[in-house]
Amino acid sequence: MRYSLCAITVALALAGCEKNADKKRGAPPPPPAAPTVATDGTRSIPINVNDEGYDPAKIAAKPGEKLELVFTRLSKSACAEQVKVNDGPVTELPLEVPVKIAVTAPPSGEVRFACGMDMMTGVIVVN
Ligand SMILES: [Cu+2]
Repeated sequence: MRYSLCAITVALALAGCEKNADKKRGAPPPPPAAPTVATDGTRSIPINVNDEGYDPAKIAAKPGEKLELVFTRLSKSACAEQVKVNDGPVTELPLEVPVKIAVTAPPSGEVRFACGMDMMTGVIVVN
C-alpha cells in the first residue's frame, strides 16, 4: 500500500486538542482493521485514535445492534488518552493497546463518543 508523500507534508494543526508539541507527523496514520461479526451477532469495530481524531468517526448501526468498539490509541496527544461513550465513564486508552467497549445501539438516534475533554468526537448513527 502506497501513501502520497504530499499528504505527509500537510500538517495543518487542528484547533483545540493539541497538547503535545513534540508529536510526530512523519507518516499518515494507518487505516483501522475491518469490522468483524462474532457468532452471537456482536459486531466488533476497530477504531484508531489518531492525532486528527477517531477513524472511523461515524459508524452506522442497526436498532438494538450489539457493538464492541475497539479503540486503539495511536496518537501521543494527551487529548486522546481517554474516551467516553455515550457520556458514560471515562476509559483510559494506553498507547497502542486495544481497549474494548461494549455498546448496544438504541432503537433510534445517535450514540456519541468523545475524548476526555470532549474535543475529539465520533458518533454511532442508528438507522
Ligand atoms: Cu481532547
